[in-house]
Amino acid sequence: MSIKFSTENGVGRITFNRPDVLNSFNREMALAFQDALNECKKNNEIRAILITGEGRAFCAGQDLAEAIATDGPALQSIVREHYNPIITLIREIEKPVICAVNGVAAGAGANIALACDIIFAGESVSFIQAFSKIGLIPDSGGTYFLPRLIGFQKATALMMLGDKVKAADALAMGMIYKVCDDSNLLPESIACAEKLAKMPTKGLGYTKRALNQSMFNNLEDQLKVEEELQTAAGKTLDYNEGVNAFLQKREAIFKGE
Ligand code: T3D
Repeated sequence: MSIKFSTENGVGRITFNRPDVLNSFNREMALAFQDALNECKKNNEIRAILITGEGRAFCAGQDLAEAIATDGPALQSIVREHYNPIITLIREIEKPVICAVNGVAAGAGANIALACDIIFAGESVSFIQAFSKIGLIPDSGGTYFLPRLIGFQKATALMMLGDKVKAADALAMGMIYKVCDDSNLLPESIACAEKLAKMPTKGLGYTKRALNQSMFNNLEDQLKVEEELQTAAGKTLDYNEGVNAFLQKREAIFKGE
């Protein structure tokens, strides 16, 4: 099983599970990951998603043995059928996607992490835009997210040089949300995911949609997006519950509706 998938306390947990090859992606794992993300998208019991890796790595990107195998998928199919749908799903699922980067994240593995909403990393982790070292260009949304996260100049340098970026440096650059002790990474990431799973899911989903659109909108268009989505958020049961709980000085119980 190249992907482990479980649900607990409203969190869908997806674990890359090819530790012998540092959880690098073959076709089977890419399609299983898409299936798990699709399940998270449609299952209303799942209100937050956590992605992590088994063993000492998060993900070393494309399985290079499969990439050059004569009977393996063509490079264009790998990008079009494996990575593009994964990145689109991560951004389109209107629920928080938390990434717990437990070990090295290289190539597509690094860029899948960067597409997530909140990224935690263990202190010993490093991020590598490994593509240039094998003559490829960064895919899996890397050329979209990295310059927006850390700026054009640094992103260009990291992508051309293929530097190993330590977790603390990734944090300082604004690439990730938080660095944890390695031993604390999973408990802290799960606690965050479980907290989010109890929050107003529709409001969080609309926040994600607004942030997605802010990547290319001008201010005028973005203000219209906020008006439209705030109106929709105001019609949710969770908004009603949140305001009533505040006024009644009690803990709100959000149902994601
Ligand atoms: O067709 C296409 O390729 C298009 C798609 C592109 C998307 C991409 O992701 S391209 C980028 C692909 N990834 C890489 O180039 C990274 C390759 N891996 C590494 O540079 C290093 O493994 C790491 C820096 C990530 C970790 O180094 P280290 O020293 O901690 O571990 P290691 O000894 O290199 O690897 C351990 C094992 O995992 C080893 O196997 P062995 O010797 O124990 O049998 C190694 O071959 C295997 N492994 C690591 N990465 C991959 C891999 N096997 C296949 N594919 C990998 N990407």
